[in-house]
Amino acid sequence: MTSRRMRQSVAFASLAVVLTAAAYSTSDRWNFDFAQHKGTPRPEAKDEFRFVIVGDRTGGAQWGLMPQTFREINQLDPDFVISVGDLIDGYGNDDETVNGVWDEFDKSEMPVLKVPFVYMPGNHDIFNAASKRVYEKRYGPRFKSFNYRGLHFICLNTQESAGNDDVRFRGNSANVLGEEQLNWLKEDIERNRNARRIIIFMHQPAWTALNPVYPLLEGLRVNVFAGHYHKYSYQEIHGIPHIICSATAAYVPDEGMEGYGRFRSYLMATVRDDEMKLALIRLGGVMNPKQFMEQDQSAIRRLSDAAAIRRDSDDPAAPTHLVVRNPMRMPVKVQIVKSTRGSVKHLFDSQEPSVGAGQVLDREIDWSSFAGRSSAEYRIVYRFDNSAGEYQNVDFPIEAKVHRSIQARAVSAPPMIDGDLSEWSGANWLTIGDPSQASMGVDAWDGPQDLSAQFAVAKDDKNIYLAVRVSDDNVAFSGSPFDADSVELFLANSDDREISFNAESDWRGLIVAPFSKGGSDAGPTTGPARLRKFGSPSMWGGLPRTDDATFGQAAYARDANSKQYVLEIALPRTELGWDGPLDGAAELDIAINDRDSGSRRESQLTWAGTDRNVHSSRYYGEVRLASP
Ligand SMILES: [Ca+2]
Ligand SMILES: [Ca+2]
Ligand SMILES: [Ca+2]
Repeated sequence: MTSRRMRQSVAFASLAVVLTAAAYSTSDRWNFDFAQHKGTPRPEAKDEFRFVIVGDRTGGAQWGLMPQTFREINQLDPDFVISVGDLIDGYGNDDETVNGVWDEFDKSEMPVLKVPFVYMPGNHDIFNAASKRVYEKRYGPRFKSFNYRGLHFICLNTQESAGNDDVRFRGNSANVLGEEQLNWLKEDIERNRNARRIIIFMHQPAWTALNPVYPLLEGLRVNVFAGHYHKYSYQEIHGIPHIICSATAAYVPDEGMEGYGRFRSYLMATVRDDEMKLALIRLGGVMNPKQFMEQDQSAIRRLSDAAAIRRDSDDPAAPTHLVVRNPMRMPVKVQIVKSTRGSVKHLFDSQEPSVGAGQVLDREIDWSSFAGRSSAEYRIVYRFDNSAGEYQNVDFPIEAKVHRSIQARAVSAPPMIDGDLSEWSGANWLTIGDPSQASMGVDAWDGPQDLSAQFAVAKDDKNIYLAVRVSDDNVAFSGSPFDADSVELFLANSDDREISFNAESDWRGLIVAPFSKGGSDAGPTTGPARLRKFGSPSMWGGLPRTDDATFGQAAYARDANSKQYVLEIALPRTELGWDGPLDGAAELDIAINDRDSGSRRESQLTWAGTDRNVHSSRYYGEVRLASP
């Protein structure tokens, strides 16, 4: 080297040092003087990166789970992702069909992933000659290896027998790789003995097929990963860690048997020089910090009571509607998920209905064939891009209920609000007393003699009138109206399905008790009834607050044996927020509360709705105000 060139080198070296110091010095990087607890000292690393290993997507693909996995992986931001196979469910004997199945995955789910992804075949990906042809054409060799940052990655094909007359897999995992692949594998390992680590991926955990290569791996840093069983496990063979990945996005049998490895997960490997650390990550455990935006949350809370499945009559095969009122400031997609032990079904295919911001969806659905006869749990799933543009899905329980209705009788002479129901003799009475109407304390309710009611509705130009006859084996007073024997009324204008008493949107209902204000069990048996408005429960879910109503009129009459009571109620339309005449229809529900002994409400029956009537009118019945 001439002296001139040497001077140049020195100058460049000095420059490099100066630049590095300006960014950060490497000694700073491993200096933890700032931390009170130092942890276990780690050697300074020259290289560090992460990659993710995902398990089966299919063998029972589960709606939405692979995109969820990809969103979680985006958040972890590894260098790349590698699959252990079974990405498609796999069917079809011709190239076009198989291509169609791959397209479905590649076009609808894969675009969610923002980092490189390595395909590898499983038994659902290569299962006959056509699928083998299609796989090779789309994704290249059936088995292959590659290097990344000094590590050697080997992807094997445990499906050599599929559509191949030369290699038959007869349940003996020793020959699962075939001669050509095995010879290639031995040579590949020999060529890459100097790699920092050799990592072998194979779909079926056919460990015995590796018997011929274990001797070649002696003394090397090696890991082996497989999938296929939808069950996680770790074992060491010849000192080499062998991991069977659980399904990441596929069906998992043995519900709840997590100790047996039955849970959905993926693995993240952190490679630091010669070391590799694995983290087993349960699906659902990694989230985007912007997934839960403060500005969206009050609407999301309202979303919890924004949908109903309404059947037209008690006949299980009656026409049924899904009604969704979207309180969000963005469109939401809707899906209904049915869970029975061991299976999950979806009401809609990939064409999920979308509901615009503030819009109402009312769609007839084929509920009787979807629900079937077996008991199941149903949830409604809402999917949307939140106000930060991040995908979010939320789900809530939902049930199918009969959408009940009652005709209000138009009266020319208003009833006297006195607890004497003689004016109501020609009314159309409906009954509350069926087990399906038990909305609270189902086990405590002993039948109609314990608690049941009949009610009727009338109207004139100025008021809605209600008469309620309650049968209760022990009519009892309490200072807290919800813990007393009482009747709750819920009314909403059907146009906006929001409850608005006197334009106070936080008022949710009225509660009427068969006692005068400040009454007692021993008080008068007739008189003006306590009529109180109540609002939404507190954010912690406590009882609604109540206040004496400033409108309306109510009267009660109890029988002397305290086994029955009646309420007669007048509600002025102006106070209910009706500007125009009492015409068309309104949303109505009536709940009856029972306390017989003890200090708390024991049970509640509800004509049409649920114990969440206070949150939403979605399951209210309908009161028809126009004359038939
Ligand atoms: Ca009367
Ligand atoms: Ca009772
Ligand atoms: Ca009672």
